[in-house]
Amino acid sequence: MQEIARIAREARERMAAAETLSELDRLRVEYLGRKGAITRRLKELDALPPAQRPAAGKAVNDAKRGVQQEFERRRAALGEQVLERRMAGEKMDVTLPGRGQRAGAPHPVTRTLRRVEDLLQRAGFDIEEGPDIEDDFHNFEALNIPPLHPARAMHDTFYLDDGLLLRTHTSPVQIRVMRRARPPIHMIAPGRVYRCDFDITHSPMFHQVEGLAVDEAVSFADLKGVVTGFLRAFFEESDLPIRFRPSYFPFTEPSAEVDIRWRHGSGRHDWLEIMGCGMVHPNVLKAVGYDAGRYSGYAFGLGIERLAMLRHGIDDLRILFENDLRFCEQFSA
Ligand code: 2NL
Repeated sequence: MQEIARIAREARERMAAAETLSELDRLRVEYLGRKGAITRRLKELDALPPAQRPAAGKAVNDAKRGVQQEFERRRAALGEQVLERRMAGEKMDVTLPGRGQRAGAPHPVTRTLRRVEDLLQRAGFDIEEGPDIEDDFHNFEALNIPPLHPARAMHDTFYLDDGLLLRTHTSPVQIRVMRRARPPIHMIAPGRVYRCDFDITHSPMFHQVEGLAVDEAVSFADLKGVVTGFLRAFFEESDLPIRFRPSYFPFTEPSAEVDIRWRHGSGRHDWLEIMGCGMVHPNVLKAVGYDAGRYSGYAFGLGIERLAMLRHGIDDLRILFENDLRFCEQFSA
């Protein structure tokens, strides 16, 4: 019994002095493990005469409990120390100044799109949206572009499975609106359009805004008034010279392209084509179920990238799509 007390004291002292968790665990195995010093004494109890067993058993069990308690105490203390040391190493100064945040800014295409939407909304046009993936009827048929029409080749269409396609203009949005609503209609359809064409002046995805007005007695004079007012407001030039030049689109008759007088950096003037427009073709009105004898309408379409480039003096379309931060950051503020 004296020996067991001595072993237990020695075990507790060595555990109390253990410097690391692994050292402590080695001591646990040495004393309390399957073949440990104290475990061995427990097994030896069977060999004692029955009369001595209760007292000896109590002594070994007390010794074992004492060593176990010291083990737990030391393990907790060392665990705390490890944590303390780690926290001291990971300490940071929360009072240091931060790196700061730079403000983001809308992309010039987005800014131009918002500006066009804002001006036309104030002129009484509602904003309407539709799917980027369209079918042949909404993108072509209803717009007076039958299957073998040469305009189809000009559109460089991306075709998908099941007769679907990526819309080549936002006109299908107008078709959808006209099919579910009756005149009067005053709407614009802003959004992404797609054409299989990529070079210095063409991107396979670009943005367009189309406008449409349909009512009784809508005239080309109305179209000229709205387009002229819009362009003068957009370019902030109240006497901006504007020219309507006869043209052709399958979905309008008559049709016109709109030119503005543009002063180049050199000071020289030029007529610059800026948008297309015309009176909605009777076949389009019929395709959406309107009485073409009672109703008339005008429509126009313009490209947003083109306007953004003119407004910001950008000479290469491609930088609008590269998202180079050195370019984009110039539009914050
Ligand atoms: C351009 C020319 C244009 C239209 C778009 C249109 C839509 C319907 C009916 C009739 Cl639903 N016309 N849209 C009309 C004339 C020109 O766009 O150069 N766009 C960039």
